[in-house]
Amino acid sequence: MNERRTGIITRAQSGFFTVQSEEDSVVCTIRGQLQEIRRDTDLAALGDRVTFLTQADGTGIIEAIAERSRVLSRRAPSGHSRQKPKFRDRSVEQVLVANPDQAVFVFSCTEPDPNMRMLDRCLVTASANQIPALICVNKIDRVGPQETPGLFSIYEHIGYHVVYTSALYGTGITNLRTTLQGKLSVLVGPSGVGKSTLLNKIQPGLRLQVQSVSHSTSKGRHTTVFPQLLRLDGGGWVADTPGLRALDFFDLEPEELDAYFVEIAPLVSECAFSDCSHTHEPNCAVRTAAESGIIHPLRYDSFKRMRLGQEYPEA
Ligand SMILES: Nc1nc2c(ncn2[C@@H]2O[C@H](COP(=O)(O)OP(=O)(O)OP(=O)(O)O)[C@@H](O)[C@H]2O)c(=O)[nH]1
Ligand SMILES: [Mg+2]
Ligand SMILES: [Zn+2]
Repeated sequence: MNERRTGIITRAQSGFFTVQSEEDSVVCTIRGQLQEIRRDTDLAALGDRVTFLTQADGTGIIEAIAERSRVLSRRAPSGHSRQKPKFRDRSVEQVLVANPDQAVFVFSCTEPDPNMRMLDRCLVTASANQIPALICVNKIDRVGPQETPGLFSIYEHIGYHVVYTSALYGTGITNLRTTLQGKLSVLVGPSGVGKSTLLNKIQPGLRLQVQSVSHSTSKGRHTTVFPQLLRLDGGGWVADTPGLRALDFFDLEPEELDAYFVEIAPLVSECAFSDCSHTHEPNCAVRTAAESGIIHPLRYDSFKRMRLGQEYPEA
């Protein structure tokens, strides 16, 4: 009766994990001893590959969690319930998804307006974790071709792949579907940008809940409440996640930041001081490039704010 199987975690909720195996999907808990091994990160998360033992009642017990190739994570927002009291003062990693092949950062042209600082934080997080990133700009039906999309051309210039979509009219959907094929991807972005709507368009059978038009003016409402990993018909997996309010870095020192801005990293060796912060020092190659427009002012401003630990507006 008790069978050992392997699978991938598709849902993680209050200590219960849905695991999709070859045969079916089984709700599992985690074996006690495992709880001891990972203390400053989520023990198990969406995308984790696990081995579990089936029980007579149809549930399962996770016995082993495979080593993660990489994670898309952030510092757990304060008040995160997983924290045990004795770790309250330590920063804890919240894993958005384990083992992603790529991250798709979704923003909309309007409603909500794009938050470029948030996008830059997303890109730094991906880069620091060696996760290939692409940008999806949704709701292009809401603006003229010269308006907001132009803002995202900054990112095309520095080498990011930007996909322009309208989930409403189906523009760019084939392109996005092809990009997701055969990979484990995660859609991340502020609430209301259309992540779930895009996925429904890519695969109508998913039937994900999306924000109804009558609620579209109410701020702060999150339609997707729990993240889940979905299997794509053509092969691959994609995680739909709840809207992101903030993205605090986990385990990232300010001194490392220059390495995660693709257009800044190559200039660092030309600065006069080896410990240059690129904010005020003389003979700084980064500042010179920003002043002459080689680095876009918005990107340099983002860098400086992150480097100096300044607050950024919440999405
Ligand atoms: N005009 C227009 N509206 C869109 C488009 N895509 C989504 N919407 C609308 O935007 C609203 C929010 O869409 P959702 O898919 O629920 O957004 P979400 O990013 O999943 O939001 P959370 O689950 O809260 O994170 C819905 O009312 C959609 O109908 C689009 O391309 N154009
Ligand atoms: Mg959603
Ligand atoms: Zn410098």
